[in-house]
Amino acid sequence: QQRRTLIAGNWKMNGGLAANASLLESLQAAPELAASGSTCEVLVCVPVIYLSQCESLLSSSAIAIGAQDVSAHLSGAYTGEISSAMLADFACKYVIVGHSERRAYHHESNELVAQKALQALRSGIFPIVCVGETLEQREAGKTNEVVVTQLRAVMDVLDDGALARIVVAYEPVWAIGTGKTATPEMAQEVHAVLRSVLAERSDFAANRVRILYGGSMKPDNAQELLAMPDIDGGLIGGASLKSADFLSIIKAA
Ligand code: 3PY
Repeated sequence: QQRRTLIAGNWKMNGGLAANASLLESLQAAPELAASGSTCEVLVCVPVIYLSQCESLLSSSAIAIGAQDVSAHLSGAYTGEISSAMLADFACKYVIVGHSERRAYHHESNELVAQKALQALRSGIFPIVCVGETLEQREAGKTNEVVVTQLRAVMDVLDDGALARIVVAYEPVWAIGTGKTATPEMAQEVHAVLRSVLAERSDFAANRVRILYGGSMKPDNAQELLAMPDIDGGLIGGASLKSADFLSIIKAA
């Protein structure tokens, strides 16, 4: 398997100038980070207002920078929005699109998420496309249908070359911020379904696209999740805000 593990922190709406500086300083000084270079890629997705700060603090670092959302539009009269070209001005390499918190609180549809992914790619930024079912949907036996529909909406707007450049994150909504985690077997099952859907388009994309697990990944469950054949990394919420926790997940990768 040639996919390089991606360990991505999603800071959400947390941090501040002082807190960011101290977190990034302790991450960069850690031997775990230096040791991870050959096996995994480390990323922090930060509130957009701190991209510039993070760019300067991480300029010679092994840690990549990402954002948590992007506009679906190129430019123009969209008050409050941030375009993918603006993100690219700040060394932003990845952007999360369609996180369940945005789907829920900002009513983002599958089609909008797909347009955001497309727009990111146009600026050379890799979208991390989040998919995941609610507890109600899981209990109704609809998990696969929900996540496949979410993924297909993105696949529909991308050509084969673009598709191979996305990252997918499976984040069961019931596991986000609740402390509940999918078992490695439950997660693997969904990851395998997602990969088979990518394979309908091309084996190249299926082999290449990294599928991250997200939803309360933490030091004590990271290793067993990351050991699954179709789990290629993690999108980490709360545990990415504490350097010791984030580093031990990096070490597990
Ligand atoms: C979580 O782990 O809570 C996340 O939502 C990561 O994106």
